[in-house]
Amino acid sequence: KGHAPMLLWFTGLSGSGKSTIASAVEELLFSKGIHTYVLDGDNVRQGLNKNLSFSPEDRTENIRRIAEVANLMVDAGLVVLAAFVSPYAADRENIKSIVGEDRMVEIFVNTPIAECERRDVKGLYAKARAGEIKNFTGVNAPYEMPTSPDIEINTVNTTVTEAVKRIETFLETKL
Ligand code: GGZ
Repeated sequence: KGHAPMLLWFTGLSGSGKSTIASAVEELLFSKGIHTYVLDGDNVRQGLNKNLSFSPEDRTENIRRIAEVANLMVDAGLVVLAAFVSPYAADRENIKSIVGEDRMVEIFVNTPIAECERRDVKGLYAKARAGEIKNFTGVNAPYEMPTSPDIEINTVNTTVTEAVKRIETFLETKL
């Protein structure tokens, strides 16, 4: 129980808390002896996808490659946690067709842009507002909100611990 290989896909704005929550869930799974791997912009856009920009076409290709890699990892028996902005609904649908809907959980980290911008951990929103980054999601590029995610977390009124608990509970009922 709780060991079924699967993909946990986190979508949300830059600075919404996707990677933070994914890492915390990974820690929990690790403590249960479950083998995991976290894919995020930090390890994928530096390597596999370093030839891709943030244009709509390149984001689509970014997500497609990540889904294919995640699919292989799930085949290998891992619980994969992927944290990407993944702003386009069609791209997120494509992940389901690549990995299989039954092996994927879609988690919408729904932190309002005002809060992401207030945190601005990496100073990217300020740069985007200043016109130094074009195609910045939420500022001058779209984010299409998921309409029926498996789990939705608003980090303004939810702690990381609570978010992990919600995901844990969901996984227990699913498996
Ligand atoms: C959005 C950007 C952009 C633009 C650089 N738009 O907070 P971060 O820094 O660490 O997360 C963001 C990350 C987004 O990469 P993804 O591969 O997740 O995007 S997508 O799924 O849309 O392909 C942000 C940084 O890269 N970043 N430029 N223009 N985020």
